[in-house]
Amino acid sequence: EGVRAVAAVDLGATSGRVVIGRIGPDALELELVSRFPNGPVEREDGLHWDFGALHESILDGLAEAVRREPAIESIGIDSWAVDYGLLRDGELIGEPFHYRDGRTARGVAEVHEVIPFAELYQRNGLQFLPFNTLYQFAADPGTADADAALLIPDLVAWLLTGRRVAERTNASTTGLLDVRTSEWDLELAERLGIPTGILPELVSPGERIGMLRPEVAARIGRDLPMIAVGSHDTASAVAAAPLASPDAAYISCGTWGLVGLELDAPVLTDAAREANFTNELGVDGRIRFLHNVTGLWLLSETVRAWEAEDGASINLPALLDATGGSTQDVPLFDANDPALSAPGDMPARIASVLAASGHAAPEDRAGFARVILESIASAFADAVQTASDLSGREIDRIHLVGGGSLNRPLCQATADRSGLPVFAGPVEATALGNVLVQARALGAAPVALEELRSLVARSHDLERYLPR
Ligand code: LRH
Repeated sequence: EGVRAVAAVDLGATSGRVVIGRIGPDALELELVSRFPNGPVEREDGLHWDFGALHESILDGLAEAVRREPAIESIGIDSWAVDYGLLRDGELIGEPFHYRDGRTARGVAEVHEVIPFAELYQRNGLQFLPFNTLYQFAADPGTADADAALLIPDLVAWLLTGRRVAERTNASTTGLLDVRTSEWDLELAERLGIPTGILPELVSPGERIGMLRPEVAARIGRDLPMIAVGSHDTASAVAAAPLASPDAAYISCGTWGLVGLELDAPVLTDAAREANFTNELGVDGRIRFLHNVTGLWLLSETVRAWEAEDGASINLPALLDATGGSTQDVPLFDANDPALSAPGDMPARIASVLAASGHAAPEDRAGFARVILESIASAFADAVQTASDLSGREIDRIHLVGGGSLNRPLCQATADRSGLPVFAGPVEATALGNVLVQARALGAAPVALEELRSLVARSHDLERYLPR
C-alpha cells in the first residue's frame, strides 16, 4: 500500500552494488540486486579503476533491478570521491586513475607552490589529502586538452543520460568548489592553470539529471529519469545516519573511516586546518566536518595478502571472532601512516611501521588483526575528540554506519577507546541515503532531513556498544 520504488547504484572502493529501495509512509527497505568487486588495477602508467567493468556491472544490475521491480521510478548513483574521467570530443579518454596512484605527489608540490595550503584551506575548506582532485588535475597531462572532467558518478550519469553535470556534494571534494558559496572557484582554477571549461554545470541532490539515452533505456528495459543524490558516498551515508541530535558524531566506515559532525557552517580556523579537518558539502547544504581515517583498507589489504599466501580464501567472521574481546594491551600504529596507502604487501608494511616505533608485530593472524582494529579504533576516538574540541560540542554518542558496523571488535574498541556509546548500523547507510534523496524528489518521502533520519531509525535496528 503506497510503497514506491527506486534503484540505487552505490560504488565503493572495494565493491559496488545495485539495490532496489522501497519506501512507504512507515517503511524503508533495500533489496540487494547485485554486488561486484572493485579495486585498483595496475596498468603500465599506474593505478587505475577498471571502469569498463564497472559500467557493464551497473547496466546489468539496473536491468535486473527493473526486471525484479517494474515499479521502479528513478535511478540514483553515488561513489567514492575525488576521481574523474576526462572527455574529449564526446569520448572518455583513458581509464580513470585510482586516487592511490603515486603521481599525485607531483601535483601537490606544483599546487602548493602557486597557492600555499593555508590559503587553499580558506577557499575550499578541505583537509589535505594528496589525492584531492585539484592535485590530480595538476599531475594529469590530459586536463590541458580535455573538454570536460566528470567525477565518477557524474561520468556514469553522462554515459546513461548524455548530460554533463557536477553534483555538488562530490564536487566539494575536488578542492575547486568555493566553501562559502558552493560554486566553482573559477579564479582558483585559473591560477592553477586548470581550464575552467572542463568544469561542468553544478547540480544539487534532488535535481533531475535527465532521462536515459535511448540505447541505455533499451538495454535496461525501461526509460527512467536519473535523479542527482548525494553522489559522494559519504554524503549519502551521513544523510541516512540516524543522528538524533547535533551532539551525535558519526563514523562512516568502509575502506575509509570518515569521522565527524554535521554542522550548519564551515569551520575554517587555524586549529581546524592543523588538525586536518575537512568541510565537505552534505545533502541540503549541511557541512560534513570530518577527518579521514584509513579504515578497513588496512584489514582488507592484509587479508588479501594472506589469501594470496595461502592460495585460499579466509573466513573473515571467524577471524574477527578469534581476535578476542578483552581490552588487552596491544601495540598501536598510526592508521594514517602514508606508508600504508598504496596497495600490496600490507602485513609486511604494517610490521615495519610497528617496528619503527619499537613494537613487534603479533605472530598469529588473529592477534595481528586485533592490532589493526585497535589502531583504527584509536584513530577514530582521537578524531571524535578533536571534532568535539574544534566545534565546541559535547559529543554524547557515536553512530557507526557502513560495512564497519558489522565488525563487532571494531565497534567495541571504538566505544572503549572513546568512552562513548557506539550505535552500529545501518550497514547500507550509503544506499539508503541514495534511495531517500530520490524518494524525496519524487514526493515519496518527507522533506526534512531529520524526518528522513527518523524513518531510518524506525526501520532499522541498531546495535549498541557501551564502553567497558
Ligand atoms: C569514501 C570516500 C571518502 C573519500 C575517499 C576518496 O568512500 O568517498 O569520503 O575521502 O573515498
